[in-house]
Amino acid sequence: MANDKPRFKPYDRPAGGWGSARATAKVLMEQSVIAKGSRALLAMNQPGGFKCPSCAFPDPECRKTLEFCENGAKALAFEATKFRVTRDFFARHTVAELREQSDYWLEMQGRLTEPMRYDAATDHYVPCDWDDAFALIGEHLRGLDSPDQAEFYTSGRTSNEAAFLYAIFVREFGTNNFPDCSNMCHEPTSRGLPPAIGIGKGTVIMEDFAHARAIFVIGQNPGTNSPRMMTKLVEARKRGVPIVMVNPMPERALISFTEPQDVVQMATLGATAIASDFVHVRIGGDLALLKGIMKVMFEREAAGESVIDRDFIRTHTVGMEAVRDEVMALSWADIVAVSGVSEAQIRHVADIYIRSDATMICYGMGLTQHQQGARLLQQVAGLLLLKGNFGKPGAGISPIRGHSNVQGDRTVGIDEQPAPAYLDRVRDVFGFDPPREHGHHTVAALAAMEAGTAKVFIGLGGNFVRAVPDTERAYRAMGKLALTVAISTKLNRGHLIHGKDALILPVIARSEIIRTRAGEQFVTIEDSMANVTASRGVLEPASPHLLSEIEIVCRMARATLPDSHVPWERYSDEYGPIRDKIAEIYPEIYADFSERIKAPEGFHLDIPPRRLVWKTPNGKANFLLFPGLAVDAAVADPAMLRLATVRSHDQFNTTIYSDDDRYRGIYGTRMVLLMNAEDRAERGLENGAEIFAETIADDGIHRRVEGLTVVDYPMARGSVAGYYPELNPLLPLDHYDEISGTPAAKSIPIRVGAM
Ligand SMILES: Nc1nc2c(c(=O)[nH]1)N[C@H]1C(S)=C(S)[C@@H](COP(=O)(O)OP(=O)(O)OC[C@H]3O[C@@H](n4cnc5c(=O)[nH]c(N)nc54)[C@H](O)[C@@H]3O)O[C@H]1N2
Ligand SMILES: Nc1nc2c(c(=O)[nH]1)N[C@H]1C(S)=C(S)[C@@H](COP(=O)(O)OP(=O)(O)OC[C@H]3O[C@@H](n4cnc5c(=O)[nH]c(N)nc54)[C@H](O)[C@@H]3O)O[C@H]1N2
Ligand SMILES: [Mo]
Repeated sequence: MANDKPRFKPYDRPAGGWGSARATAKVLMEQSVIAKGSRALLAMNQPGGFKCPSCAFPDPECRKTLEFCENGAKALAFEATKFRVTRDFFARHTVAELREQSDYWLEMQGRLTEPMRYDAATDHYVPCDWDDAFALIGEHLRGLDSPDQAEFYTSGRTSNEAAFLYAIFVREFGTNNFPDCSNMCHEPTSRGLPPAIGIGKGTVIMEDFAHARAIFVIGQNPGTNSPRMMTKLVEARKRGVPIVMVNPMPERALISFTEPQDVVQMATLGATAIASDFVHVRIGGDLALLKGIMKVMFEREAAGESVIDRDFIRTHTVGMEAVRDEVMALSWADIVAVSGVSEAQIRHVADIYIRSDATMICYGMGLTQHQQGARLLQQVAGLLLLKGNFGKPGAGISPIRGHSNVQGDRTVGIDEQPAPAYLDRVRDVFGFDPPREHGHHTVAALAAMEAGTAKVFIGLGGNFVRAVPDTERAYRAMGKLALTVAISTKLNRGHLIHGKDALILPVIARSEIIRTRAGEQFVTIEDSMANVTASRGVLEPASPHLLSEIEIVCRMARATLPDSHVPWERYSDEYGPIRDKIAEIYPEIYADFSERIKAPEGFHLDIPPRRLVWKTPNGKANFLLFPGLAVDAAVADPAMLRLATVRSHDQFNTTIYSDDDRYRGIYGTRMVLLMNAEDRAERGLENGAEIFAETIADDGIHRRVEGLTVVDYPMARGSVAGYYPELNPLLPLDHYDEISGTPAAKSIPIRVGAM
């Protein structure tokens, strides 16, 4: 496939349907896991089975057979692959050679099979005992001048139990340095929503889809990134519910979709049009759009109509008047210019919102990854408050999370700014004094590595160096470290860009059985809608030498903290007692964890806004003022284009399944820039021309990516899109959301030119 000539051909069929079924079969075949993969697929998201390792969207009805999706099947097939990375593989290739290979090639080598240690003398990874690996980690960590010289990364596939213990280990060691994938993802949700509604999570649960009277899908591509959500959208559409898609590009699955599970639709080649309204917003134009909708509401109120929920606002909220005055002072000309949406369409969409008595707003990275992402989300909450869209069926805010357990990891302690109440409980329950000072998030961790103050990096899952901004800087920064530890299932670039000492520690994957001295164990995860369920793998581990993440965390702790009173050995064997400690630390949400997790469908963590309880300092929901229309800093250069780095249909974050992006009609290459034909013509470029892109920044660093093909695409004017992680070299480290530190990966100011 890598040798195929790139092709660009609009995808004119509906998304989903037979295309998805074919793609699922193909991927199982390529990984040579048809029988094994199909068996595992039957256990995925079933009671007694394991949770899909792909996205964080809940599974609609856990008893429905084959409740999986094309991209869940891909994630599983790549995990259950028959290919293996063995000691012979590492003996055959130096690390320098491996660095020359593509991310796709690295991924295709298969599952890691035993712990490996970097040998600088030969530039090879060589086999290493588990005991020696833990001893090396303990030695490095104990040898630091300060615990704050270590960075402890977490990616969101890690279970609640592993993440909880990791948080305890690292705090007993003495730091709050917890960079995690959420810091690049939904951190604006975690930091932006609490001052507004008292919780940094969504307030919608699955049942709400059946009661919503209008659904907004803003800056999110569910057909690719949370395909199980499509089932809910199809049902809503069939009920005649308006679905408003707000996006700088018309994402295929929201235009037309065939449910892979709907036999009739598939047989008749039928399809459902998902979006009733497509709002072709400019990148970064969402604030203007939201304020435009509010302006329509306030104008109609001022004209004597009753369109806002006055009772709700009076009883539950503070601050509406200041927001109203600011919004009323904005001009329609500015709102239209910044959003790129006509006043007529804004009025039409506002009318949909006004008429609906239960509206859900779902959003993804298109809203979070901006320089004022957190404040933008506060305005989403404000719009919902205006019509009392909390605490009733079918209404609320719905951040669609990324990794399958990213929300859970945050809930159980992966947080560089831990709440004092949590730290007090840790002290009382575990008997040590956890550090109080805030630690590093992802961007700060990278800055510490660059400055040379960080010495050790431990990655519990993920592919840090490929996921972060400023690729070349990140590579250099990682290279300065004394020790890098990658706890992983598959080979990735993070293993090849390493510190002076480096370890690869292979783990048992989500779909595999965990056996300890105490017998088979299960773990738990929390999905995007705060539902906690058990996950039990069904496949044999990829190699007999793998350890579970929990055992790795416990043994790192034992090697680092010989005097610890935490019963690490017991936790290695039995996961029930870990859940009992989670219940002790979080009694409000996790009381009786071990009992409640016995229910096959799991249980919901409490979400106070659903009960109209606001855990804010003033006990109210707050309208927060965010003056103006800009979510990204202005750039004077008239040639500037705003670049959004997005996911293709064939990748899971830094894992590349193929070079194709079926729904966008791109085949055989990921080095593209999707551009509006008029923007392209204005720059004197031909469709299909080879171009370079350069970042517009004033920090003196020249960031440039060459060899991109410009492809005509119905993008909003001034807005371009290309793929993550190939375009991460263009994303400056200090281009991030002010409140949360989340890199603004959807709004990189660039200019382009012919090669
Ligand atoms: N198959 C698959 N599933 C995944 C993942 C994967 O890589 N592959 N990743 C997982 C993870 S970690 C996450 S966080 C989620 C990500 O899921 P999404 O949030 O859907 O992720 P993206 O592809 O980054 O892009 C989001 C959308 O934002 C739009 N957009 C860009 N800029 C703007 C803007 O300024 N305004 C608006 N309104 N829209 C904008 C883009 O056109 C795109 O449609 O998916 C999760 N699920
Ligand atoms: N430019 C740009 N950059 C982005 C984004 C963007 O939209 N644009 N999106 C950001 C977002 S939303 C996110 S979430 C981050 C993602 O950042 P990460 O979470 O760090 O990256 P992944 O690619 O998901 O990590 C893949 C690796 O995880 C390991 N792995 C897989 N399953 C398991 C498991 O069960 N256990 C363990 N221990 N390891 C496992 C495998 O070795 C695999 O190679 O990237 C961010 N970076
Ligand atoms: Mo994410």
